[in-house]
Amino acid sequence: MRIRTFDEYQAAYNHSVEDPEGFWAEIAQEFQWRKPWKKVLQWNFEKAETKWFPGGKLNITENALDRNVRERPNYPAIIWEPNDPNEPSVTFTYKMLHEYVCRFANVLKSNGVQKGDRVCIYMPMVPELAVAVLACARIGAIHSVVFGGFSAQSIADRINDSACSIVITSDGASRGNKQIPMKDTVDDALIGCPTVKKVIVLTHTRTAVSMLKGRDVWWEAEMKQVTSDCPAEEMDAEDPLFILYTSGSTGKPKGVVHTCGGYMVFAAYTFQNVFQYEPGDIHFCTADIGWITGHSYIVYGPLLTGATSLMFEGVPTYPDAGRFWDIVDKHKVNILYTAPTAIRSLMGFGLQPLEGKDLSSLRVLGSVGEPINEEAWHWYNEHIGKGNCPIVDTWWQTETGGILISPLAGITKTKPTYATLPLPGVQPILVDENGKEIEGNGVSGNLCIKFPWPGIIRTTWGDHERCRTNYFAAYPGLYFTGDGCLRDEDGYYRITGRVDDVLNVSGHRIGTAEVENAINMHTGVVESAVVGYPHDIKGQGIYAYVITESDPDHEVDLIRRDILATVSRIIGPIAKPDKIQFVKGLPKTRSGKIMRRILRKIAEGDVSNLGDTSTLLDPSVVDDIKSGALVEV
Ligand code: 6R9
Repeated sequence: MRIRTFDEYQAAYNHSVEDPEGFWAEIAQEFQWRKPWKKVLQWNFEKAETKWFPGGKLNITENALDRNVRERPNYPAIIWEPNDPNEPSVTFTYKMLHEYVCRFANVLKSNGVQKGDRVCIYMPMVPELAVAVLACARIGAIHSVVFGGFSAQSIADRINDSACSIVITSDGASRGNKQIPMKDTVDDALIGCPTVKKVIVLTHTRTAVSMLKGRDVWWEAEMKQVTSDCPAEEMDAEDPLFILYTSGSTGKPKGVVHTCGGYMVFAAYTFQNVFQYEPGDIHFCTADIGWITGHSYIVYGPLLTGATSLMFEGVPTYPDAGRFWDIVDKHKVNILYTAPTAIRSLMGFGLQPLEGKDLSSLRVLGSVGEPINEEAWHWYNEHIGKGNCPIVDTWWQTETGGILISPLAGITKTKPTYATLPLPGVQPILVDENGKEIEGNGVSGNLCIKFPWPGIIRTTWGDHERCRTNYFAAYPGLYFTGDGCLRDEDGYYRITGRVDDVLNVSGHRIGTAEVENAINMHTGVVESAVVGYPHDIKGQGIYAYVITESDPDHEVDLIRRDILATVSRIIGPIAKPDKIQFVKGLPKTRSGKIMRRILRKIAEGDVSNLGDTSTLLDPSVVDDIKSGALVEV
């Protein structure tokens, strides 16, 4: 599956278009299957149905663990770097990780978890998080990891949506100089979760926690009760492997479902080719396992490759803004994969944090999560890569399972701010508003994909129709990404950002509707409208226009603070608006639709050219909003 030159890239690309099934079957054969598949691919985009390798039987952990235990038992699988640099880092070889996963898989079994059950995981970035994920996969339970920054309410919503029977958590998390309670938050969530019968609690920060008799058990005590012998469950390629919730333009987050066979093939294929992993390399992905990037490029992609994955518990600015560079130096990191937000925030500290840090081990730099601006690209290239490391700007989504458009490190010629070319096996197409293909180069449009790849979303948990309408209905016969895109004269792709009501704040996806619903829960709020605006560090900031029952003139700051607290409680701190403007009315059309285009322009500070406002019910609200706009001049 490994492509090593640009000629090979082009040959592989052509092969993948001419004979997609043959192309993917060859790659899939490199894995360990218990029984061969009956068909390579069955698909129908009109119905949002895709099956890869149906009838094939496997267990992803036999490929990620057992195979490596046979081939390289003492090779490091996971290196864990703790939040506190004075504490020792920990290395798990493939043999140790295999044993740990099997033992914990037996703990899950002894607590009643069976194949097909949903397991919620809410944990800090400790090795046990990866162990919990893999233990679920070992016994065929479906993991649903919830990012540690989400609120009790968000955890409860996710648990209830997929009826999880068990939660795995820890007493607390260490992030920078803060200790964050986790079990406490889970306890709050579980008040509203009747399906949860058990909670397994890892001891990590030694924060005091309440342990409910009959429901809550300690990780460490349970581990002593079981053996480390746990044969892997036989799974069909199309059995669900995990659910990961992500925001869309409407309603609550949806549970994106990925399956065992296709996801395995795609995570490993993309990891190997994009990063050009070589045995001995240390791969450091700075994402949290609570996001898709962590699933695919901290856990599954690297382990399926027999690679060494470095997992970091803390934050880039603790104990100081040189922490990433300390880690690169200390562990001789070869591949660094991070987000533009982190680069921009570290750029703000200047070059001093880089002094005395040896970054010469670095070979490949990756970027993910949001468009990377020119300035950040050059800083990353010059000051971190010293002009010697290819930058792979990887475009993909929770729904795509793995990278779709990206340079292959050292093989594809890069261009600042461009994700460049599709991986072999990926067929992008640009369409206009009416779904008509925009052909040729030097054009832009909405980005769609016209043929399935093995990592494509299979369904949204419990609501297949939602999957169909969200991704396959806008342009019949195509998968619609929600992103706008430019294809330049060289045929290179540059993703320009979402064209729907999804915000991307510091690389985190947040739906405007979700934030509005949370704001509207605050007492005295009548209505609100949320839009994104350009933010120097976060990429996008959240701007909220809020109508309150009474005139907030005297207590603006207090109400603002309370609204922020409400949003934190309902969703989590990542969804807190950066700006809240109190308004008397919102610009609505006669049919009652909010004209967000106008609100976006005002939030961007571009009030001179608001376009046609004649269809508004009451055009005067626009002047009112303009006069109170919270924009720096
Ligand atoms: C992997 C991940 C997906 C959305 C996606 C797009 C944006 C991701 C990008 C990028 C420009 C890149 N996005 N990578 N935009 N260049 N290299 O981030 O998944 O959290 O689901 O977000 O992020 O807008 O549609 P997810």
